[in-house]
Parts: sequence; structure tokens; C-alpha cells
Amino acid sequence: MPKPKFLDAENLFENAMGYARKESNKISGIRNKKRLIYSKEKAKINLMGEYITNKLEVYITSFPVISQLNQFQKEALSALIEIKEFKKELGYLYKLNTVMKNLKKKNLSSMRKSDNPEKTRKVFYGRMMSLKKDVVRSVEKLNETGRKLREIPEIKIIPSIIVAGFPNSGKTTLLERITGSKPEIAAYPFTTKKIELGYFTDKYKEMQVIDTPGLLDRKEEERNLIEKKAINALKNLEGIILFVVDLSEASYSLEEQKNLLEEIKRLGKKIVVALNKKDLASEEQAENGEKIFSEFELIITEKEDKNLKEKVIEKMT
Ligand SMILES: Nc1nc2c(ncn2[C@@H]2O[C@H](COP(=O)(O)OP(=O)(O)O)[C@@H](O)[C@H]2O)c(=O)[nH]1
Ligand SMILES: [Mg+2]
Repeated sequence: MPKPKFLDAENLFENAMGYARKESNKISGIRNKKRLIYSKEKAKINLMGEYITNKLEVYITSFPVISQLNQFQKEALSALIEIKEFKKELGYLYKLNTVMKNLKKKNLSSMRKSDNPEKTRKVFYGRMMSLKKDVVRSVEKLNETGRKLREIPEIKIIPSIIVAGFPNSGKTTLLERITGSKPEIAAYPFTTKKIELGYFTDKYKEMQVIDTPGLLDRKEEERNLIEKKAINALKNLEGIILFVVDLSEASYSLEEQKNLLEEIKRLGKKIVVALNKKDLASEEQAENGEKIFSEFELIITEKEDKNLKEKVIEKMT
């Protein structure tokens, strides 16, 4: 997703005038005084106008086109901002920019007919400055939107393994082992939490592993609207849920873990249960685990399991 730029609109107009003054002062070599003044004033209109409209153009086009976003990004966006408002605001700023471009044209053409170029330039500056408040207000709103948009994680729309389970069950460890790399940590815009992303290739096909700490390990009714939207977005990804169980029950009992899994079933995705930390579990815990989760496809994951990746891929297809 394109990353929106930040623009300091408050100083934009003053900077434009400073720039125009400085650059137009460099104009020399015109003997005729009247012609020299005309050249300088004309340059000021051009420079001041272009400085602002070019900056705004770059700024406006740095924002994403909603229709080009993927489903996850759209969901994430709509959880963060009012999309309709955003479109309106961007359209408004675009219009303001067009107004300023036209002002420049108009004043340049009236300057040709005028015998007081300085006055025409001042009129132009005045008209531009009268738009400043609107531009600043609009840019400030869009800056705020841009700040939020920059935080949306780059989740790809490709087959994915969504890792779920209680904290400390071994999710991140599994993600690292499946993808063979440290996960990328993406800032997660919905809460203060982070999303962990990992990638691997299976027979030329890229796969994504997503760990969403703090998102899927709670009851439906404890989730806020934004989290629900995020979870909804996860549904749009093709793939499976890999539910990680800590067999050793270090933090949560097997029953509690089963209850969480019942919640996650609501996502309506294929679920594979990874019975993890077998090396730390008693024989009884291991047996219980297999019993309690017997309705699901199981893989037993131990720390030194070399075929883990193959096991998971096999379950995905
Ligand atoms: N003994 C043992 N420790 C594990 C296993 N899997 C993960 N751990 C450890 O359990 C702790 C929590 O793992 P982590 O992947 O961070 O859990 P997460 O909170 O679900 O992401 C870490 O100290 C891991 O090294 C396992 O199969 N056996
Ligand atoms: Mg983790």
C-alpha cells in the first residue's frame, strides 16, 4: 500500500513566498527597468504558485486509491477512518489545488495586460493567502488520516496460516520454525498490539504465516468493534488456522485452551491443532490433549521436530 506523505501546510504558503522572493531576485541582465520588474513579478507568481501546487500534488497522490486496496487493507482502513469522509477530504483538497492553478493562470494573463505587475502579483498572493486556511484545515485532517494509514501492516492476500492460541503456547516459535526466519513485526493499527508475519515458499508458491497476539486469544464478547473488524479481515484470507496448544498446561489448562478454540471455530476456517510442548508434558497430559482435541486434525509439534513445515503444508492442501 502506498504510504501517505506528511505535509507541513502551516508553513507552506510562507515558504512558497520566501522561495519565490529568493529565486526571482536572481533574475538579472535585463537593462530596461520596467521589463526587469515585470520579469521578477511574473516569476514570483509562477514560483509561488508552483511551489504550492506541486507540493500538494505530490501529497495528494501519495494517498492510496481505495479501489486498489485488498480486502484486508480495506477492512483495516474502515476500522481506522471514515472512508467516505477521507475520499471527500481528498477530493476537496484536489479541488482547492485546481483553484490555485487556475488563479496562477488567470493572474499571469492579466499581468500581460496590466501596467502594474507588482499590483497583479500582490492580488495573486492575496487570493492565494485567502485559501490558506482551507488548505491547512484540509491537509491537517489528511495528515491525521495518513498517520493512521502508515501503520497498516502489509498483509498479503496469499494462502496463509493464521496462528492462534493463548500467550506462551509457542506460536511465535512455531512461526519461526515454519518460515525459517525471524518474523517481521508489523505495527498493528487496531490496538497497541503487533502482528507477526512470516513468509516461506512451497513449490514456488509463497505462503504467509500470521501471528496475531492478543487478538484471537479472547472471547468474542470481550473484543471491541475494531478488533472484530480485524478478525473479519482475517476471514478474507485463504488458508487455515493453526491452533497451538500448550500440552504442559504451564499457563492454561487443556479445557481452557479447548474453550478458546471453540471461539475460533466461529471464523469458519479449517483448523489444524498443533499439540505443542510435548517434551514438557506428562504422559497423561499428552493423552488428554489428543482426546480433547480429537475432533480436529492434529499435528504433534516438539521442539526438535524437523518435519514440522512439511506437516503443516500437508494439512493446508
Ligand atoms: N520445551 C519447549 N518449549 C517451547 C516449545 N515451544 C515453545 N517453547 C518455549 O515457550 C516459550 C513461549 O513461546 P512463544 O513462541 O514465545 O509463545 P507465544 O506467546 O505463543 O508466541 C518460549 O520460551 C519458547 O522457547 C516446545 O515445544 N517445547
Ligand atoms: Mg508470540
